[in-house]
Amino acid sequence: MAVLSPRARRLVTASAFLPLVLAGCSTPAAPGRSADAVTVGDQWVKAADSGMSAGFGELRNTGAEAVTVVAASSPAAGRLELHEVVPDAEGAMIMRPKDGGFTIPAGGALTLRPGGDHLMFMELGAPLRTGSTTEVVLTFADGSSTTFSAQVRDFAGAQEEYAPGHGA
Ligand SMILES: [Cu+2]
Repeated sequence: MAVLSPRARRLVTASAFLPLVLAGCSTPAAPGRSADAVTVGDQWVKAADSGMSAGFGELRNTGAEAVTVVAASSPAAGRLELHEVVPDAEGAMIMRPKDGGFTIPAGGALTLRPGGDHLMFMELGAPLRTGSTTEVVLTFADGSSTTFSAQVRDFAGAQEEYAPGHGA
């Protein structure tokens, strides 16, 4: 057959690209890829004596692909969770772990703020004193991570009730 139908030509083209796609999938992601694309600004943590607190800031994605924060940690807290704030069945605002983590669109930003998505500090090992700083590590879906330091500030809000167990 000298002339391929348009459909056959598309199939030939698709199979010609297939090996490249497979090679791309089997190559490990470059280390630090998501972490290199993300910048953190205006970061702060609410002062607290014990128990729980929350961290906020703006996560900006300078890359061409969406990135997702899947975990976080801090030496100040036994556990750090990625929380969202949503209305419960009665309309009261509650916070809970966010399914799938924090996704930051390509070229976009995600603002962590009181009453919205935030980093939940749990099991504080020591009081978070106003004016001090604490380190936070964000881990991305590709395994890369970024560390930033956040100032501790007085803040009276962010008192949403915690509804644990969501998404478990
Ligand atoms: Cu929370």
